[in-house]
Amino acid sequence: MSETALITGATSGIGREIARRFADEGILLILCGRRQERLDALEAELSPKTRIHTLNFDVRNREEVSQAIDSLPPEFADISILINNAGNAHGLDPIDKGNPDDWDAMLDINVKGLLYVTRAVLTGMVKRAGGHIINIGSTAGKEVYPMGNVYCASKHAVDALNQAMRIDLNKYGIRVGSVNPGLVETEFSEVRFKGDSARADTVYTGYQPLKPEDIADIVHFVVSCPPHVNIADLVVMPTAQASSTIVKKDR
Ligand code: NDP
Ligand code: 8X3
Repeated sequence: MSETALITGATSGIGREIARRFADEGILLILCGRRQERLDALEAELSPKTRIHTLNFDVRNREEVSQAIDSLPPEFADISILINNAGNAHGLDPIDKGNPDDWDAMLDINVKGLLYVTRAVLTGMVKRAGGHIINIGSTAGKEVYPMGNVYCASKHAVDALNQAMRIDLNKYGIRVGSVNPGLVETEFSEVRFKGDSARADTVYTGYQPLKPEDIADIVHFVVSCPPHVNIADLVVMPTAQASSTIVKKDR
């Protein structure tokens, strides 16, 4: 039987590349995001390779999340792989100057949104006593860096929830693990700096950052492991990066 994967944040960056990588394997895909035109474009691109269903919802809206997942047609209803990827940083400010709207966005999307989606998908996984959840955390969930405060807190929460899910879902045989990337060149910094692409570009210049395809290959490896193998917690950085604050740049 073919696998069915639900990927949040499939309209950009890491999530979109995971969708492309999974489509190459013929995995049925439920692609989620808020930008419908991007969902449509990805559906058109990947439909020759696999069956696609798109869901447009904001992970912050608990009602929207459960309605969207409840609305899945029977062919897509038995989700075997959940990729909790939707998320972003908003702002990079010291704690005394942070914008509380940015704080709300990061905690609502990266933490509560992940919880809402997981809760909705787990109903089926628990009933079927199986499934595989991959939480996209971050090196920001392993160490705190200057001005990363609330983003780092949100990703530390993902790290804690990854452990909590593994503990609570152990009795159902559901695999839970996280992939925690360092610097990956996506729209992440453009979102963080609110559309200032010149500033965003400086994050990825002077060295070779990870590409979203690198993360997609790793996530594909994680889901391809035999059923008795669970990659519980994986950290991946560009070779040029040693920690959140140490990056060897040649210019
Ligand atoms: P992108 O900005 O390229 O992609 C973010 C994705 O999240 C988009 O598809 C976006 O879709 C979705 N998203 C954001 N907010 C919401 C929302 N409220 N409801 C539903 N979907 C939402 O960034 P990345 O691909 O880099 O980020 C993906 C994940 O990887 C995030 O969790 C991020 O924290 C993590 N990460 C990124 C790293 C990096 O350096 N890039 C490193 C470590 C972790 P849409 O706007 O269409 O809703
Ligand atoms: C994204 C990596 O270092 O920009 O999670 O926080 S970092």
